[in-house]
Amino acid sequence: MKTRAAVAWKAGQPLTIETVDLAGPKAGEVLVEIKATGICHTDYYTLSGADPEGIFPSILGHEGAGIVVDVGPGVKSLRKGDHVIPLYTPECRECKFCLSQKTNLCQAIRSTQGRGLMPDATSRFSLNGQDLFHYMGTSTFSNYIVVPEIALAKIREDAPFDKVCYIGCGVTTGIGAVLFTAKVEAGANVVVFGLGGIGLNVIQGAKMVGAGKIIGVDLNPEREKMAREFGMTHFINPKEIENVVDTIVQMTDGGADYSFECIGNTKVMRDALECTHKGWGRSIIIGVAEAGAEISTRPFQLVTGRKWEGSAFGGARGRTDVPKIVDWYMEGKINIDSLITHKLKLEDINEGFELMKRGESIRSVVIF
Ligand code: NAD
Ligand code: DAO
Ligand code: ZN
Ligand code: ZN
Repeated sequence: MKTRAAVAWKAGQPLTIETVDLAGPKAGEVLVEIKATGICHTDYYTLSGADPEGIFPSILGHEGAGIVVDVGPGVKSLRKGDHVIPLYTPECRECKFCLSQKTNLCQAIRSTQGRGLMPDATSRFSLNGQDLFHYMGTSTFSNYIVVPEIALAKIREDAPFDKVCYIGCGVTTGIGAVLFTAKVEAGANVVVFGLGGIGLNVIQGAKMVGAGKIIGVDLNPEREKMAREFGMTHFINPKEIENVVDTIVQMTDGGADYSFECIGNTKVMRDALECTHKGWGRSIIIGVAEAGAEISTRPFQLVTGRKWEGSAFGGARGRTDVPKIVDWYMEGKINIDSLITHKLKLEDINEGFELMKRGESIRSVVIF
């Protein structure tokens, strides 16, 4: 079949809208009509050329929601008409990683997904006979996609696609890092570095669990207002103070219980660790730094009880946890609407990247 899609031909170049050929689902695969997709910082990171796994030409996008149109042989858990969110972190429930119950990083299709291919090591997308690569196993900048069954979360049918698509990455990454990775307890002091599409969801998660002080740190003063609406109790602009770490240590009687780095800046990652409390502070890295970047601190920071950790997709097991997060949204327990600052047509997708670069959007959502 044919599908409209935004194609990334080369790093650093705008996407172009094309009518692309899409081969149907093979065994264990599902054809999905994408109704809406968010534009995440990680799409920009890959398009910019900074992502070592970035492959071109490809169809980017990993924050979508849509409807099952067709299923390939052997698909048991989904059928035509089901509403779904594609998962860049699948959940096969059979691999060593899934069975460990210690991680959400299912490895069932990791190697082919990382090479921009479906599990049989081929692409379903092509244009004029040239294969186009998949991206993060999802490619939600295409109106129709083919995805393995294990990479789809079935969600309730009354959930609006143009809102819950954001659960496909940003919402789950932020809220999940608090609930599933850190398991922040009520009363704990939390610091969030970077108040964008991820950091605001960390704040929202911290408020949900009844955190004590929720301190936000951002260079952009425009971020303060919305962060306060989401539960931030204190704001720090690093441009306005001499030492971010000392300031936080003073504000929290010795250091934060938890910190979250939601930028991808290795210098900030160090501050995020060092502002946590001696003996028990935990710092969670969410931001993705540029290729080849390294982090550093004095080992004594760890000897004296601080822990450096990371979180991918908020530690969420997609098929299990994403439907629950959709329920939280539908029950009014989490706010997504205020974070979706712009809605765009596919033709205007490059404007979504410009809004992000200028710091004017939290989330732009493309409606098909
Ligand atoms: P964003 O651009 O919306 O937000 C980043 C924020 O950080 C902005 O408000 C910006 O003003 C602020 N900032 C930049 N430099 C700063 C500095 N030195 N000090 C303080 N604030 C600073 O980005 P986002 O969509 O929220 O994504 C954040 C990061 O999370 C990115 O690196 C993205 O790739 C990553 N990410 C990780 C996962 C995961 O599973 N681990 C998932 C999605 C995104
Ligand atoms: O190695 O098993 C693996 C997969 C790692 C995927 C990590 C995804 C989170 C970081 C990228 C940001 C996604 C938007
Ligand atoms: Zn993302
Ligand atoms: Zn698995």
